[in-house]
Amino acid sequence: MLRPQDTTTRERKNLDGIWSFRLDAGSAGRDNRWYAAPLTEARDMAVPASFNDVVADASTRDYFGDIWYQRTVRVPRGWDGHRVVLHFESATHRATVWVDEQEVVSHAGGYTPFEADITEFVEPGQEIRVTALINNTLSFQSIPPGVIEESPSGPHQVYWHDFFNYAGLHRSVWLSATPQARIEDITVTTGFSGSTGSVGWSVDAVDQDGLDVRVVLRDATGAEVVRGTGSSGSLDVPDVHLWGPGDGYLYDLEVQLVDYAEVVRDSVHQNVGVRTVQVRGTEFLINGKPFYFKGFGMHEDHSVIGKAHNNAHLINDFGLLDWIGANSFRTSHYPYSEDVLDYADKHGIVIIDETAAVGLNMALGGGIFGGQGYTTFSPETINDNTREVHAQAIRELIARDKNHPSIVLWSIANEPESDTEGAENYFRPLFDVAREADPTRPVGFVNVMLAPHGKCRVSQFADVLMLNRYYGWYVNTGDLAGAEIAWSQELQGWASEGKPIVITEYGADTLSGNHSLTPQPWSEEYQVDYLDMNHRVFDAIDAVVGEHVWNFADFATTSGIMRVDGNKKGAFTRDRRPKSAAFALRRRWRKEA
Ligand code: BDP
Repeated sequence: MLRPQDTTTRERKNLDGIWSFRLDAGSAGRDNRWYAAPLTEARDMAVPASFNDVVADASTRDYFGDIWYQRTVRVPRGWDGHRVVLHFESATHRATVWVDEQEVVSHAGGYTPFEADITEFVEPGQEIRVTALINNTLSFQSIPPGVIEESPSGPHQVYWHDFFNYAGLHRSVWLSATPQARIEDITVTTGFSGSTGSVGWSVDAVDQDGLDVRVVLRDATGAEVVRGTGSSGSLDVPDVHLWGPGDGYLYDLEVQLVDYAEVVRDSVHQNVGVRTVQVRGTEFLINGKPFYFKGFGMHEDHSVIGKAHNNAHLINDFGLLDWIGANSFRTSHYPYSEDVLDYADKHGIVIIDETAAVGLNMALGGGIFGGQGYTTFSPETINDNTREVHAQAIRELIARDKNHPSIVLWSIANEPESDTEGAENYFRPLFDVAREADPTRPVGFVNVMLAPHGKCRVSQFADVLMLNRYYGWYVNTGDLAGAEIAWSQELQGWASEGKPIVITEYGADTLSGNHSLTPQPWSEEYQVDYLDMNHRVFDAIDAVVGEHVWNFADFATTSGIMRVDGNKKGAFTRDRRPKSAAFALRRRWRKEA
């Protein structure tokens, strides 16, 4: 599936704005055909946005169940003869969509796109009513998982990941027009030898009879570099300008369907960064050179809009990454907006791309404590069906993101249970799914502290070891000397595996403005000392090829005794003001005094 584009043969219309919105606690809407007429008793809702914080009302914020979104849109009158597609970039966590009274598509998975061919239900120049029934409930068969528990005060949604279950239409919705004979998908692979780059392409086309595929590669100035023909092949790029960390150089690959008279019948554009990624022993190589990840686990999280994409915040957040000297981040704990990935491509920021498989661990709550009274992997809980959903989430992530040069490593899960036979059996085939979908990038998962070196049974499948560790916070709390000893010992064990290690999380909750002369957890000084301690541990071990502080910024979570107005491990506050740790990281990462 290609994201809607404006090209010489394609056009798109953005459906963002104010939609009608209605919660449907009794799930009455489907039977009562709410899609068949303008929504009654509706209120306004912004798209894109999480609905939760837009309306200042506790019952809306914590609501789970069916949610209706609706708007009308006029199909552009110039679209006669075109194939018309309705495209959602994100509906969290699942959706069914109608165009007028016609059901057109259903999709599960809150962070990857889906679309429907609605040509036969629309007439150019006429208005249509688009209705989306969203559902944000989590179950043992959803990714991420959750469960609804009955209680005397009614049902409650429980989940095991440490961020608020924001939901809604988080990203743009589009109408788009394509030709009937069209390019459906493009896969690009790149390499280089000396100063000559290579751009391999493979194109899926539909109704292609009598049409040839032509590809034209242009450099960043728009000058043509080389062209080729055929649905797959490889182009040589003389004097290649490689894509690399800090150097987001992009070529443009135009893929065309051309008829016998050389008329271009379909045209799409694909950004291409020519680079290689490779694991060699304990090294992580980009373009053959050892790369050290400096940056953060992040969240798509802002006040009012929740998990929605917003370009002002995008530019602001990347500006802060640049200011602090970060070269990379992880899309913890779900696929981010494609706008974020495009921006990273353009700015040479390196990404570890993660599925929404977070919280597959009944030993975790908000923080590392809290047995939840469930067995993680069992026929009644996370089971074979869940694994199918998880496999699909991996396929959809890779299908969407495979062509981004910024993405160098797939993370198929965050902190799942990984020290049991059930975990080993669950994960083994999922690594195969990822490698089959993308043979060009390393694959890993993020290991939790509860499955330390020697106990973890899933790391054996990973190309890169990704570790989240909280020595000095959840354990050895306030005792950084003890933490340093314990952490060094465990890390030496991991280093003996002969694989590169990225520390994907280390962090300490810190209340901005809380200062202390003595090493007090929650103070800004403790956060700085905690980070320094970790850095001494990492710097002593060659196999450590990266450090991602948890977290870039404070973020919203469920309420609980472990969290004060959310998770406060940010180097920045939620409104992006720096804590002392931000200046300390800047000194380390930019090597400035
Ligand atoms: C890890 C999780 C992350 C949490 C973090 C924490 O991967 O989502 O927010 O620890 O406890 O368990 O702050």
